[in-house]
Amino acid sequence: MNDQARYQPYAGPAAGWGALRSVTHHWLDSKQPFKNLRALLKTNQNGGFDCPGCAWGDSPERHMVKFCENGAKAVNWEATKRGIGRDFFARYSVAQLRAQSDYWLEHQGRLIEPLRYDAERDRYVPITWDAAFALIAEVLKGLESPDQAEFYTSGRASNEAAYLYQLMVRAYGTNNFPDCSNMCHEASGVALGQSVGVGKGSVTFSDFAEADVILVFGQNPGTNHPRMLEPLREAVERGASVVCFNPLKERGLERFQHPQHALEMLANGAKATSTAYFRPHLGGDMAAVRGMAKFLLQWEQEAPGSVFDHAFITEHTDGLDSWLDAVQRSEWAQIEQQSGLSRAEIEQAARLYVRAERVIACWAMGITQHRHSVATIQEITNLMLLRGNIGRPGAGLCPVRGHSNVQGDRTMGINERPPASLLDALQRRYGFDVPRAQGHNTVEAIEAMLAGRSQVFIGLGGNFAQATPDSPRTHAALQQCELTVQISTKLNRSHLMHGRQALILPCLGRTDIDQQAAGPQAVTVEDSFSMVHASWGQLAPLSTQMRSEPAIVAGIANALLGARPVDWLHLAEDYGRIRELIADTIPGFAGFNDKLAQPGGFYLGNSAARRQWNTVGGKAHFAAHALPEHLLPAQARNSGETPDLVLQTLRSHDQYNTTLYGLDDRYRGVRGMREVLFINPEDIQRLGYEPGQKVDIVSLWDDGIERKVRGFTLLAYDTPRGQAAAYYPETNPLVPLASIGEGSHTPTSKFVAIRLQPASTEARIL
Ligand SMILES: Nc1nc2c(c(=O)[nH]1)N[C@H]1C(S)=C(S)[C@@H](COP(=O)(O)OP(=O)(O)OC[C@H]3O[C@@H](n4cnc5c(=O)[nH]c(N)nc54)[C@H](O)[C@@H]3O)O[C@H]1N2
Ligand SMILES: Nc1nc2c(c(=O)[nH]1)N[C@H]1C(S)=C(S)[C@@H](COP(=O)(O)OP(=O)(O)OC[C@H]3O[C@@H](n4cnc5c(=O)[nH]c(N)nc54)[C@H](O)[C@@H]3O)O[C@H]1N2
Ligand SMILES: [Mo]
Repeated sequence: MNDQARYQPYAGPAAGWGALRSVTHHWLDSKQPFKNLRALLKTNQNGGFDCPGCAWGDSPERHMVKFCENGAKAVNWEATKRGIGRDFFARYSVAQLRAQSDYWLEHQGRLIEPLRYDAERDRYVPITWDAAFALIAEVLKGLESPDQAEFYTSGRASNEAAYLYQLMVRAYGTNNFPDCSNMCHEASGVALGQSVGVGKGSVTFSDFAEADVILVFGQNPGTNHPRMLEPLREAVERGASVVCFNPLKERGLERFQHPQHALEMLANGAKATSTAYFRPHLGGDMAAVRGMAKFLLQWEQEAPGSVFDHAFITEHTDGLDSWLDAVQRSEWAQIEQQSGLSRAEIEQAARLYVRAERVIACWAMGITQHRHSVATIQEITNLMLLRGNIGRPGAGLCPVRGHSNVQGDRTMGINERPPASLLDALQRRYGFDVPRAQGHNTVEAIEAMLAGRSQVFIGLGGNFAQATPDSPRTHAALQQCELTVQISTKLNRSHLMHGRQALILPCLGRTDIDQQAAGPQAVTVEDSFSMVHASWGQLAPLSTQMRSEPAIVAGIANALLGARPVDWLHLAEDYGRIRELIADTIPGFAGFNDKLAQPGGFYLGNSAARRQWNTVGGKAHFAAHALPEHLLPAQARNSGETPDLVLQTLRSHDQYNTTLYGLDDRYRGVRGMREVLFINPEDIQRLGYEPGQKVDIVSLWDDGIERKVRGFTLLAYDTPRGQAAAYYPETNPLVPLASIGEGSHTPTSKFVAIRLQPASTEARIL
């Protein structure tokens, strides 16, 4: 905590003047404000670059300014004039760098030349690109089996980079593709795949303008998808209902001031973004939706034909009866206790839902990072199916994705459990025996490295050491490797928790001009609405020693496999050649290069939106799950202690995942500190503490390992009793590696049973 640390509730609306002030600060900090302003005006425009922030789609309207405060932060963070190379790494040993904060590490600037770890000097030293590629190839070829290597992907990788990467890895011989999606929307993919036959959202941007009700579950768009606030506010303005489910009262879901409406800014007005706000307990959404379904069933029984869409149900679905059975069997006492909502509140939510002709359901990490996430998303889907709210205008499912191309990476085949259709297509096109066995997801990769079963880790972007759960174990897992390779834009802890041998390979980002033999190249990305479009870098790179991600992957592949099954280096000269291969093998991409010429890109389509159900039974499926008997997992119940609180780990306003832009969280009133625990004032009293007091936090699990973080300041906050919150990644050491979602394997970052202990050092800030 620094001297500036302060905690005071924030009175302003989301966006507005506060956002403008913050953007200006980050502009100046980039050290090249004017260049970046020019670049920013190209964000999400035709001929410009795709915002490296979130995966929210763009309004098809032309000539609009299409970036938000946090997009501007992401751009300025990437497009900084500061660069670090051999001089920087000669100055600091890895041990010294480890002592620095995550914020400090990334703030040093862009990585500008390839580096190799020199164990004798405990320093990173320069290496040529060719030597780096040769080292990787040598170590990979020396493994007993290709399954001893892990190939991680973070969701910023372009379609072109991701496609080449998966082709290289499969040609090498494994499906070990842990990726950020495993920690993110995996449950959405699994749940929707089973229920409606496609693991993606069924709505597009224009549906938001037609919806009568927009349900927003477990999401904080004011910080994480600011461009989503606009359609929410427009919906409220035209009389539609935006119905939020969130234990925290998130500012962006309450009020929004449009930074691009001069009059509203000058008058300092703000518009409401929601019409109803329900505050369930952590993990309580499945029970809440079950309760809504119980009311719908009751009203349908009272007036048959008035509630359910029988025509849709008969033609398009199966499984209704067994689900309704489960609904009937669920007791109100359990529903109220688990959801944390009263029966009256649930009735109100059900009435809002049932009155609407067209409903969109949105959700993000508050739903996906729980043990029962798959069942919860299927329950939401069931609710939508009951009234035919899928596959017609203004209605549908909308898992709001995180990283700007996380959805595209999956489409390109970054998938540790690849569908046979993908593998068949690859085998047909390239003529090699594609590996068929399932690979490792993120948690399995950590377990394999920890057990010594995996020896090599390669990261195409991201910050594996900090993004993953159970940090000390993940760090040990990486450090046990023979070789770790990070393809990155900025220095982070994953470079410091390295294997016996280690490489840092500096790459171009979205904003950088990508010059190859055939001229400047565009890459492509897919947003949450399955829109694919091109992204053109705008700024000259800081150094000639950085390479593009496709060029780096091609370099590794060429050293590892030679020109087999494709001429990698030739492909990297002109990304149009990679797109031709994508067109040949990935459904929906025929004529890829031609389609890209369309302004705004092209729509990949979605089978569920067309009411085609690629499920086992050929119909949309009502999945029938009993409500969980306990939300608290058995391992926490068996730990021998009762939890004081349940903890969710979430993002502040000044961060992008493990990248910290600053230490403030404006909408929650926090300045200059991150090691804080948001807790209900009554819980502070019940547990015998005082606001502002520092505590250590311990998580409960029955494996005998102590998981603890120290010195967190208690902030009295408007959160339901028993439900606390703290920032990720500082609290990742508390999330047990084995605490994962059923069917998704996603770490349960939004549900950790904890106990508090007085901190060894007493310090007060309030
Ligand atoms: N600026 C910025 N933008 C980002 C990111 C970023 O870090 N910074 N990250 C990107 C990525 S990768 C992702 S995945 C998305 C994340 O976007 P979000 O999902 O909005 O991210 P979180 O901060 O994890 O917020 C989770 C929200 O869910 C609520 N919540 C937690 N548990 C529950 C629950 O059990 N039930 C309900 N109903 N609500 C709950 C929390 O109170 C919080 O409001 O954002 C993307 N965009
Ligand atoms: N406790 C807890 N843990 C979580 C979450 C949570 O809510 N709580 N959320 C989870 C979620 S939703 C996600 S998506 C993951 C995120 O996990 P990751 O995607 O692995 O993490 P990021 O922090 O996004 O990665 C940041 C790093 O990416 C590199 N980078 C940035 N841009 C580029 C680029 O264009 N190319 C390349 N090659 N590298 C680049 C930079 O070096 C930067 O340091 O974390 C997960 N972990
Ligand atoms: Mo994410």
